[in-house]
Amino acid sequence: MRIVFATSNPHKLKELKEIADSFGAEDIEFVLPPEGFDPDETGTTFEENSLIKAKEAHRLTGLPALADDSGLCVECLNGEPGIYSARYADTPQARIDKLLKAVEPFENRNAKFVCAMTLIGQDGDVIFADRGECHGTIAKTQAGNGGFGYDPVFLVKGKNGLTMAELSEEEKNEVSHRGNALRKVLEFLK
Ligand code: ITT
Repeated sequence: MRIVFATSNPHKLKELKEIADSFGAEDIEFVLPPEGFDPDETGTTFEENSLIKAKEAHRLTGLPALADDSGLCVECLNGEPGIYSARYADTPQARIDKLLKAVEPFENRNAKFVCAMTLIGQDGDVIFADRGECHGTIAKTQAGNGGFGYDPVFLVKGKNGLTMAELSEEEKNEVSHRGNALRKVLEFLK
């Protein structure tokens, strides 16, 4: 079965393939939308933006489409950067710096990663949608080189003070919002 994965983020694709492989979903081939794929994310929720991306990838390819809209929600920032995580500042490092500064005055550093996935079938209808979450706190300083995005400042609950970027790929995929969301999609497809 071929499914177009509605993203232009290579990190997401890499993780998606690793998670699908470890689930044993070898019969699914994930392909990318045409180059330049960049629909306007005009939704106000992860779910809405995920649907926008899946619909556009299906429109362009005619294939079943899966989209991932994700981000980091920080309690003391009223859920920000949230759906604006990719647009919070210009570069990955600037986004981390801005986040650490914003959280600095607060004692409560609780946060969660969220991933909303939407699967659209061959005929263009939504056939499955769900979300995965991963809970933790924002670190005082960044650590680790794995993963991407905000991983170096996200201390994963239950992982002894390690950031997401200090976990192995397998460990991240086991606990991550993306892993939790994708395994629900793959269970549905099974
Ligand atoms: P596409 O829309 O093309 O899929 P994107 O990166 O713009 O790519 P999103 O709009 O869903 O995707 O924004 C997700 C952002 O949230 C991402 O760029 C990171 O800043 C952050 N993020 C999501 N998942 C993450 C993860 O596993 N680790 C660290 N940061 C993550």
